[in-house]
This record gives sequence, C-alpha cells and structure tokens, in this order.
Amino acid sequence: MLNIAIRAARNAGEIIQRAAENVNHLTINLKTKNDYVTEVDQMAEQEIINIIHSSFPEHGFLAEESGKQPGNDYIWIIDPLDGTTNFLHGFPVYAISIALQHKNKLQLAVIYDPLRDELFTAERGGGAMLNNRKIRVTQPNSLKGTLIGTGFPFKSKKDLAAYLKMFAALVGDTAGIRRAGAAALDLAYVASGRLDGFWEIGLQPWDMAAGILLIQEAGGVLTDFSFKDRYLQSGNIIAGSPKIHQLMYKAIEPHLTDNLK
Ligand code: 2AM
Ligand code: CA
Repeated sequence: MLNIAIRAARNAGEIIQRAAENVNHLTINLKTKNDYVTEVDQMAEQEIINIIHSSFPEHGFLAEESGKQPGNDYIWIIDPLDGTTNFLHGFPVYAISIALQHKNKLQLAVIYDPLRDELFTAERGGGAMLNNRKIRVTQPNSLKGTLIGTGFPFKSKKDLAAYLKMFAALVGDTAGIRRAGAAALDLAYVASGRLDGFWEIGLQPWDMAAGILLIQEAGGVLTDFSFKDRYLQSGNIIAGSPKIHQLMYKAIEPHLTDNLK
C-alpha cells in the first residue's frame, strides 16, 4: 500500500511541476489564476485517486477537491496540493499529502515535496523516513533556541485575536517562528527535526493526516487544545517532542477562548 501511495504522490508531483512551469508565466487576473490552480489541484487529485482506486477498489476517500467517497474500513485522506497559495505565487513551498486510515487509525503517510524531490513516509509501528533515511523529532530541553512552525488562522477574526496572544507568548522564548504556508510540510519538518514544534488553529483533516502519523512515528507528540487527540475533528493542533509539546501547551493554554478548547 505504501508503494502505491508513493507512486500516486510522485505522479501528482509531476502534474504539479509541469503546471508550475506555466504558472510563473501567467499574467492573468487573480480569478483566472485561482481557477487554473483549482484545475491543477483537481488533476493531481484525480491522478492520485485513480492510482489508488485501481489497486484498492473497495477503499474510501476523503479528498480536498472531491470530498468523501464511501468505501470499506480503509479511507485515504488526500491533499493533492497543500500550499496552493504558495504555488500560485511561485513561492517554493508546497507538497502532496496522502494518508491511509483503517478504522479511524492512521496506518501510513506520504508527504512529497516535488520541488526538492523529498519524500517523507511513515507506517504505523515502522518509523518515519525522509528519502529512505530514518528521521526523528529533536529533543531540546527548553524553548530557548528552538525554531517553531505555525500557520495563521485565516477564517475567523475571533481566532486571530487568540492566536496573536499565543504568538506573543511564544515568540520571545524561541529562536524564531516560521509561517511557510503548507501545513503538511510543516508537520513533516517537525518529524524530521527541521522544526522543533508546530501549532495551528483550524486545519482540515487532509492538511494534517499524513503529518500526524509522521510525527508520531518520529517520536513526537500531538494534541488538540484540550490536551486530547481530537485534532482531526477540531483542526487545532500542537506538535513537538514530548518536552517541547508540553512547553508550547503551557504557553498557549492561557489564551484559549471557549470555542478553541
Ligand atoms: P491548502 O493550500 O491545501 O488549502 C496553512 O495555514 C494551511 O491552511 C495550508 O496547509 C493550506 O492548505 C490551508 N489553507 C486553506 N485556505 C487557506 C488560505 N486562504 N490561506 C492560507 N492557507 C490556507
Ligand atoms: Ca490543497
């Protein structure tokens, strides 16, 4: 199943990179650009679903562009292009994210960065890899010197106010905070030790699913803002090594509004 997922991700990567060559030359208005990107997203997603479906016709899907397709106990959670806004601007941070859930448990994860040809993979109980090398989360003793990833809440003004307080609580204690714009890659970077931690409000399941398993298999910890594991439902997530996760939670917790708990 992992090999099929990798093939699907690489093929989608080819579609996206072919489109990227044109996106830089486009001098059309934003509306048309957005439609173009939607087309790229849809083509990449269809490629992924076709490849998986032809090997596993019974499996279900939850994909960003085409939504839910019912199946048996296996569900593939797919973001064909995470970081669409980046892609549209030629900002070189985007990826394909594919995860497989069995009876609500994540079983395998693939995140592929087609620009850098970096393939992050994980299987439950089998560890996490970057291009076939084992990866681990970092183990700092404090926030001092850490590099933390995040995303801005772009939907609700109310969440933005709470978010900015969290940001203020963390920024001074770390070496820096980065907002690169592709949550799946951020999570893969936590798993591979490029980031020491990550938090965001209001993500979608397809932004997170593969990254969650990657971090767990790389020795990291994830929770929602209630210190529970309902992040796929709430979209709110804190991730890092056990120690960094705990320190981030402590900094974030005082700023939680009722709708975030
Ligand atoms: P997407 O490109 O697949 O939609 C970062 O905050 C995450 O939120 C990204 O993974 C991005 O995934 C998603 N997102 C959705 N809409 C967004 C928007 N308007 N601005 C920024 N990120 C957005
Ligand atoms: Ca997307």
